[in-house]
Amino acid sequence: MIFCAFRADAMFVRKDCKDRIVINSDDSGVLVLVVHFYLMLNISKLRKSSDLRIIVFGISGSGVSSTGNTILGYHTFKTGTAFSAVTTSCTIETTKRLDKRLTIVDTPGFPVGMDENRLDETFHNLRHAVKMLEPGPNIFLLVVSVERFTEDHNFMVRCLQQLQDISKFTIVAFNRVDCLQEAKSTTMKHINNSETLGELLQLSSRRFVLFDNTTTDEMQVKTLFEMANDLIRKNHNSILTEGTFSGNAINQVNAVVNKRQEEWKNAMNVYGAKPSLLQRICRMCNIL
Ligand SMILES: Nc1nc2c(ncn2[C@@H]2O[C@H](COP(=O)(O)OP(=O)(O)OP(=O)(O)O)[C@@H](O)[C@H]2O)c(=O)[nH]1
Ligand SMILES: [Mg+2]
Repeated sequence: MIFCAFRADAMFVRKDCKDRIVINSDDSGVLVLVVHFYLMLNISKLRKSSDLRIIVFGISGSGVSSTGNTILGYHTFKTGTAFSAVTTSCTIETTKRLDKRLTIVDTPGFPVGMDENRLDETFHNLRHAVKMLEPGPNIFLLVVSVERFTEDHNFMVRCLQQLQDISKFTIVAFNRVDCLQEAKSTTMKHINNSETLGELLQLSSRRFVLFDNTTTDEMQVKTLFEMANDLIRKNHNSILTEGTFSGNAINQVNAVVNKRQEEWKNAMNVYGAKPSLLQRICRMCNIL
């Protein structure tokens, strides 16, 4: 670029009446400035592309905010157990971590139970998270407890499968490994061989890490960063856009929601007439 600019016999970038760029030879100082700004812009672009910009997401209550805190190395996102979700809006935090400029957006999680009406809100939050992480997130970290994989998880995976490109950016963080008795290597083997986790792992192209949010051990964060670096390189620094969580994607997610409601309705038709075990116990005990 510098070579070309000097060869072009000059200096100042302006447009002539034919709208071509004309360079005059008498403003060498300005050219130096132009080249300088050009390089600065590109260095800053390069630096931004190697930054880690992560959306943390998962089933509400599964440890989304705690995982964000562990990655940051300090507690900033609100965590805890409550009857309702602790995180109710997106929160952003930036820091320098293990020689990386790291920015994380903590999100309200995927709604549990039959609360499909809240899905609109969930996708609104995800679009907001993308905007907050300007120029855009390069990692979508899906937090899943290693202890259990429920119908809610299945439903979440089915919804996320509808989002174009999401699997290009997804890494699964299995947390609560401290709650297991087995060694990490055994857990990894179980995960890799699990049929139940098949679709989830397909969503992340089998990329996953193990997390224990009760420890400050940096090794798990290093492992995640290495995986993230490889992924960012593989994706040629591309980013998730708001489009992933809007437009046609929403229609497809709604189709999944409708299908699920249909399945539940059918199940009710089959079993609804018969009293549930709980109803029978209540009747026997004269509670109702
Ligand atoms: N033992 C153990 N507990 C964890 C781990 N990760 C999270 N927790 C606990 O799980 C509970 C919920 O964690 P949060 O991080 O608040 O979960 P969340 O998904 O952000 O929840 P909401 O914001 O309410 O949707 C907290 O009490 C955490 O301390 C883990 O790896 N091990
Ligand atoms: Mg939270």
